[in-house]
Amino acid sequence: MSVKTLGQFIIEKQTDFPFSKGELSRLLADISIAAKIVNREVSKAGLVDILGETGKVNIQGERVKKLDVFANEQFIAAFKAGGEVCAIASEENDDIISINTDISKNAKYVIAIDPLDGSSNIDVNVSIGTIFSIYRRVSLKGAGVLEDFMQRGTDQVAAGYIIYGSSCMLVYTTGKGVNGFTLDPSIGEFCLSHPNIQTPKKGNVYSINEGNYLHFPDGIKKYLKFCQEEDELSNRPYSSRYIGSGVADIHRNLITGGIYIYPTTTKSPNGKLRLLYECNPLAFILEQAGGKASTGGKRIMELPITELHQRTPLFLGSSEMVDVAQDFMTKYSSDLI
Ligand code: P6P
Repeated sequence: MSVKTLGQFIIEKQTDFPFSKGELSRLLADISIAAKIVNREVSKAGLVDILGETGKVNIQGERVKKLDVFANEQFIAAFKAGGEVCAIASEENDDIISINTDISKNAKYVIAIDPLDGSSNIDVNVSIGTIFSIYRRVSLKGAGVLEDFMQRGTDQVAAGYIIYGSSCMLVYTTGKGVNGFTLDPSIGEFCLSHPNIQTPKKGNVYSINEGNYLHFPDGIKKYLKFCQEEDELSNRPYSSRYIGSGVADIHRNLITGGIYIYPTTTKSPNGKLRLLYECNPLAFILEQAGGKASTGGKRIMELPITELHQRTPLFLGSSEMVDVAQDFMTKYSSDLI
């Protein structure tokens, strides 16, 4: 089978955007360069002094790992060098990073990124990931501003993730389907390996941190019992699979079918995951693959966003499974968001 690299694919698909002069294509290429560098460090993390913590705590109140900082720096450097964005929002930065350089003065896009999601798994060799979301700027010129990021998920131009696992994969959409590329280290290129990904309408995997059971809404508690019931016709009980790295859990469920849920809990009344650089891009991917993404009540991509690090509950995956889980929330939980 002939190999099609990410670069060749992007150029081929550029005709999907008749008015594009290649800026988005170059931005996607910038992402792939940073991803290869991060993958190189992740794949040898145990051998170099890049494990462990920096001793700092980020705006999320999470301890910052050295590889978090490295990944954040690599993506920011790639975007600044590429000149295709006028601002960056990152999980690792309290505020946006506005860019106003000679090469970025005509930049049309802004990018939101979770540079290394699941970083608590870094030191124990479990798959981790990067998540990105791209918007057209709404400000007119110069450095990007906060308002450029206060856009609904439906306004995303492109979104995707990189998973640093048994292989390194880049999965993205520009609104015309979802395609997956696997890094071939022997040639240093992402090669098309999963064309036009469609997620099954239902699966038999549910992904949720059941350690929070006592803090879940009643609708979730009832749904979990539904998943665990014996019912041959509907292939239950389902299997519980939860890695603790959202990108890894969600990528598996995208391919095999399944549902990932991070609901509100009494400890996280707005949910844990962030709307801008986790839930919206993942929702774009799943919807483009025929899946669904909701808060348990509302469509994720239609949520208004007012804060950079705004959180939301997330029900994500096979459409029929999200519908059933949502029905349990409607029937048993009054505190729907
Ligand atoms: P918990 C990682 O921090 C993350 O944002 C997701 O990738 C992951 O699914 C979830 O949080 C894990 O959270 O509370 O179950 O450890």
